[in-house]
Amino acid sequence: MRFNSLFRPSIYRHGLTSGHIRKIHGKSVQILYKEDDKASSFTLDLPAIKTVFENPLIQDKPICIITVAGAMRTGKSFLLDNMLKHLSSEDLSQGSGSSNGFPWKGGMTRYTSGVHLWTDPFVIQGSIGEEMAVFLMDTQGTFDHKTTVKENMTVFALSTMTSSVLMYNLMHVIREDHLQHLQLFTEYGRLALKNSGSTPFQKLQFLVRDWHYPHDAPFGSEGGKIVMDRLLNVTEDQPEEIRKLREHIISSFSDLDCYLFPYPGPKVAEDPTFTGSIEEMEPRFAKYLTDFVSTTLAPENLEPKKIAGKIVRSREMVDYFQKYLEIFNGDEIPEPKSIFDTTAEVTNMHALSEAKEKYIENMGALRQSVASLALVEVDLLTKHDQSMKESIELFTEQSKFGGEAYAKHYQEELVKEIVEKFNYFKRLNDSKIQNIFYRAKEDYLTNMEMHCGKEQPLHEQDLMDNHIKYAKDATQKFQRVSDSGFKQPFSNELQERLIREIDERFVYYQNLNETKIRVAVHHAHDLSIDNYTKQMEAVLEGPLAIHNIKLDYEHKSAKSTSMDQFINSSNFGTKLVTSNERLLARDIEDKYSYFKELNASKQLSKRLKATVEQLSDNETYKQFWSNPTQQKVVGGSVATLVVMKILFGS
Ligand SMILES: Nc1nc2c(ncn2[C@@H]2O[C@H](COP(=O)(O)OP(=O)(O)OP(=O)(O)O)[C@@H](O)[C@H]2O)c(=O)[nH]1
Ligand SMILES: [Mg+2]
Repeated sequence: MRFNSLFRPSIYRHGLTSGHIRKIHGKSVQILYKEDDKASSFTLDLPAIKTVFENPLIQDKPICIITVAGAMRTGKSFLLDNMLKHLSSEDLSQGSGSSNGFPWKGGMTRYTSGVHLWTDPFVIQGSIGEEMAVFLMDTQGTFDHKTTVKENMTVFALSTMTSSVLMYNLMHVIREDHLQHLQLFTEYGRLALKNSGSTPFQKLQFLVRDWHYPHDAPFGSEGGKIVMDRLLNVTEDQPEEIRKLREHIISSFSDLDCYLFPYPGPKVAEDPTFTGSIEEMEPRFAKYLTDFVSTTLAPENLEPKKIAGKIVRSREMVDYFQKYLEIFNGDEIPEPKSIFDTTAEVTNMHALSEAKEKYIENMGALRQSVASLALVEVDLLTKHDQSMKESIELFTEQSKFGGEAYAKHYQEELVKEIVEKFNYFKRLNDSKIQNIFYRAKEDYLTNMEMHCGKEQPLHEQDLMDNHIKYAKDATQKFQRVSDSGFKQPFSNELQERLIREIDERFVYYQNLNETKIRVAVHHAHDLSIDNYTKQMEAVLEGPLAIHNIKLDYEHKSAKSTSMDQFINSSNFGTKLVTSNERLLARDIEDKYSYFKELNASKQLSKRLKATVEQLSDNETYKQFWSNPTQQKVVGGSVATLVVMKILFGS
């Protein structure tokens, strides 16, 4: 509802009539409005502000405007209504609803639009030793999904520039994006003020409604101070963006304060029949509301509006409103949209890079040198998922400025950059895993080579034992042991490959060993035959035959030692040895047949010699037959024996 010219403002003399219960005079007039919903800018109701600020009773008095701005649907008008009641000394227990004071309403739809001013000022004996006219101003909530950036910025900046106390009303907590909005609005205001050369603004009062963390910071101004100190604390190690934002806010206002309100109870927060009566509020909320209103509005806490260091008188405000709005509606200062876009881009980019940093930090050791430990493949994936989730959470927390479209765009970019980073981490990890794989395989080969690289074959079982031992060592080397002792291969696929390649290599070692065994067995066989032959030759040395029983006894003994020698020197655990054992036994028996025949031939040669001696007087023959070497030659060759038989007959 807009002001009409029949309106006649009066004044309250606050403090001069304390204790009296009076009716509220005046009404709320909309001084800034839009001609229609489609209008691109606000219009100032000049006659209305003239009537209010040029009220003859106060027009020359210093002016103090108390404004509540901030998020929509957060009880701004309700609070102003309560201030109004307090200032007019009306009994707060009497609900006014929207009929008497500042209009406010429950529900989810935006209620206040543009800027509203209470027509009748409150005259107080100000701290400057002069009477001061105090006005209450209500504003349209910011970011209600219907309002353009320009409108939001105009309302907020105009409020900041014209108020002595700007209350920044927020729900639950003060978030980073709230500060970013504040920075943007004040920056817009600063731009408009550039020509007038006037900064900073005056008091900024953060109001946090429905504060849920009284254990961290108690309700009221005490907790508010804690929250604000924590929030605006500037340190050297803060990222530049964060630090600058805080420095900007601190330097924009000459005084900063904060107040934490408890939840007002379901009646206030949710019930459409709530009329504003104090009885229906949670007593705790009522207590803090009363405390806040009376402290804030105590004359000693109110300051006149100063612009460019000069106290502003009520009637001068008309010009300021007019001038400021002209600037906002003109093209002297950059389009709020472009300031908004730039700020949104910067804050989103900042949120993106911080979120990405967080991801990299979470991925921990991996971002360091190649020498750092590899991660098990599945652990890497889990770590990536978790880090990405946390990174996106951080981004979402910090990227409130600029709305959905910006956040969506930059979040997609963040995910893309994280995936790129992850691929790099994965490649790095994969190469570390491959190194471990090759080292594990190399260790197996080196160890097996140590045993299998010799000329001497290994016993089949020893070969198998070594293989099992070193294959186990190698697979263990390819496992990561968690703190709880749980073992996991770095990569299932590479572990399978490791086992397969080790097995293939083992088959090679087996074949090599078998070949060596074969050679060794044949060698042992030959040695044993030699051994047997030597023993038997020793037994049959000399021209004389031995008794067959003795020969058999000697054979058995020589066979036994030769067989033992064979078995001892070819203990390789293969079937080959058993079959060669049988072969050796057969060869020995063959040899024995020969020795038996030799022995028999010696018996024959004894007879032959006698015959020769009888038949021939030839000395040469005698010598020949009496020479042991010749006897051996004759006796040692079965062929000679046959020749002898033919020559001499048996
Ligand atoms: N949860 C909660 N609700 C409140 C509080 N104070 C007032 N309300 C309720 O919030 C609703 C909106 O109140 P208004 O004062 O119209 O809110 P506003 O911020 O002026 O809303 P807009 O003008 O639409 O931006 C009403 O139902 C109030 O009863 C508070 O501290 N916490
Ligand atoms: Mg409102």
